Parts: sequence; C-alpha cells; structure tokens
Amino acid sequence: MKIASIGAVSALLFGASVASASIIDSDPANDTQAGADMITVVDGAAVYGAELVSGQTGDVDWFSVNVPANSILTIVIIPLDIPLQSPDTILGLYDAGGTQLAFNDDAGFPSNLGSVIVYENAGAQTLSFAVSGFGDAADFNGSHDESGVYTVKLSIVPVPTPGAIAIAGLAGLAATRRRR
Ligand SMILES: [Ca+2]
Ligand SMILES: [Ca+2]
Ligand SMILES: [Ca+2]
Repeated sequence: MKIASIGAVSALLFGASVASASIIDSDPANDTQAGADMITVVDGAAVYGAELVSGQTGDVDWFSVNVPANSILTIVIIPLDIPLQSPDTILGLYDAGGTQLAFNDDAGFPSNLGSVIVYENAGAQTLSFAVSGFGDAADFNGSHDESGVYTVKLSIVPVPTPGAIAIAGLAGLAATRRRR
C-alpha cells in the first residue's frame, strides 16, 4: 500500500516539464561525495537532468543540497530512456560525514524502477545523495551496468507545526459534520 502510493506520487511528478530539465552532472567529478554537484533549490523545488553514462564503468552521480531545519526533503529519480524502467536506479542519502541516512532501489516495483526517498530533517544541514545503477551495492562504488538519462525532482517543505495540524484536523472534522 505504501509502495503503491509512492509510485503514484512519482507517476504524478512525471510531467511535461521533465523532458526540458537542464542537465546538472559533472562526470566524472561527481563520482564521489567530495565532488558532488550542488543543487540550487528555488521556492522549495529543483528539477534537473543527469545521466548514468554508458561506457564510463560504474558511473555514480553525487549531488548536495542545503536543507533547512524542520523540513521534509523528497528526492525522486525518474528513469527516462524507457520511462520509469531504464536506467534502473538506486538512491542513497548521506550526511556531510558520509553516514548513510536512507536508501531506496525501486520507487514502485515492477512499474517504477526509479527511486524515491522522503526524509524528515531536524537541524539545518547540507545533505548529499548518490544515484547509481541497480547491481551496485548500497556502498555506491559503481559496480553496475545501467546507463541512460534520468530526471531528478527535489522538493523541500516545512514540517507542519503541531498547532497547524490540530487546526487542519478540526477543519476536517467540521467538513465531515457538514456532509452529514
Ligand atoms: Ca553521470
Ligand atoms: Ca558521475
Ligand atoms: Ca531501481
């Protein structure tokens, strides 16, 4: 159920704007966390293209993003050579010290072999994420045979305060009562 809803979200994100996303991918410099391409987030969102390069053995693409405190970071990797199928990606999220915080292979197997991570971030920090191909292990050392272009869609939204949630809950309750 949870997987299905994530798949639906990534299907929703697979829109017309995806094809025209500009490329941010400094191969081979971004093959390591130290060489990660910095992502600029505008109004809580960023969309860009990248590629797991054929012929470059073990291409891994690292990106970094500044994430504010009390926010939810969502990273969606959308395969484009065959939409949602190829390249078959994996995705890892890391803190600045290189500790893996989250990992995902398929956003919704078998219909979506792209990847998605939703992460609730407490304190402001720079996070990094790595995109590699299926077959690579969770250590992202580049041992895979996947190639092809993909789009990254990234969003950052504030975590609602408890007061805002309570108000939303009351509004929902009032709406339910009105329908009866
Ligand atoms: Ca690349
Ligand atoms: Ca790379
Ligand atoms: Ca995958």
